[in-house]
Amino acid sequence: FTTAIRDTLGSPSTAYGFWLTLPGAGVVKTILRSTVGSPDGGFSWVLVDAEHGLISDKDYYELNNAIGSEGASPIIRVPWAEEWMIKRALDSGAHGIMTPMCHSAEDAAKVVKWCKYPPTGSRGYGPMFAAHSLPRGTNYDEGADKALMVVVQIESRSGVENVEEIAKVDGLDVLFIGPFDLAKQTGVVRGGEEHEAMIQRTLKAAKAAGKKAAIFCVDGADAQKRARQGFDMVSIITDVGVLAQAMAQQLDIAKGK
Ligand code: 3PY
Repeated sequence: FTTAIRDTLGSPSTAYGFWLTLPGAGVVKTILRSTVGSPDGGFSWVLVDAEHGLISDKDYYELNNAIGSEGASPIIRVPWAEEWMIKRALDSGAHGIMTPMCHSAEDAAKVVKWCKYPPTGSRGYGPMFAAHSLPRGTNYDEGADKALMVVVQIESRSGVENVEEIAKVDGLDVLFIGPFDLAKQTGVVRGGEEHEAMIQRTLKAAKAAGKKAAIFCVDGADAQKRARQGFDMVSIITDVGVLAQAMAQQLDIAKGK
C-alpha cells in the first residue's frame, strides 16, 4: 500500500503540511477541508505533535483516522526517540513517525529498527487498529515496512556534524530540520549565516544520499522560499499560530485599527 505523503514525495511536487498541536478531530478536519478544491490537492500531511503539542497517545487513533479520512497522512512526532513510543504511534495508525534530536547515524538506525517488523527491525506485532487510517482492504502486514515513513529531526550541533552519515542510513526516508532547536542547541542566531549554512548542509546531505529533506516554516512565505530551495516537504505554519494571528487581526479590524 501507499500513503498520501509517500505518493507526493514520489512525485515532483512539494509536499505541503502543517503542525497540529491541538487534539480533537474537529480542528484537524476543519483545517484539511479548508483546502478542498485547491487544484493541487491541498495538504498531503499533518505533523501530529506529541512532543510539544497538547496531544498524547490517547489522541493518536482519533487524529490518525480523521487525517487519513481527508486524504492526508498523519505523521506523529513522538515525545522522544523511544521504541515503545514509536510502537504506540504506529499501532494507532500513523503513516509515519518523526523523532526529535537525532545526533548520529546510530540514533537514526535505531529509529529505523523500531519502525520495522522483524527480520528488518524489532517492531512488536499488534496492528489491530493500524489500518483504520488507510483505505479499506489495505494489507497492512505486507506493506507497512515499505510504506510507513521514517523521519528524524536534525536540530543539534552533532546532528549537523554527522548529517552526511545520518543521511546514508538505510530505511530512513526524511531528514527534517527543526530550525528553532537548531538555533538554541548550537547557540547561533536563528536566520543568521551560520544557521543557514547548517540548513543548507542538511539539505545537500539528504539529496546526495537520495533522501528527502524537510523543514518547519513559520509562515507561507518562509515555506515558499524553502520549497524553491529544493526542500521536498515543508510545514507552512502551526494550528495555534494561525488561530492567534487571525483572531488578533480580526479584532483589530473590528476596532478599526
Ligand atoms: C524546531 O524548530 O525546533 C522544531 O522542532 C519545529 O518546531
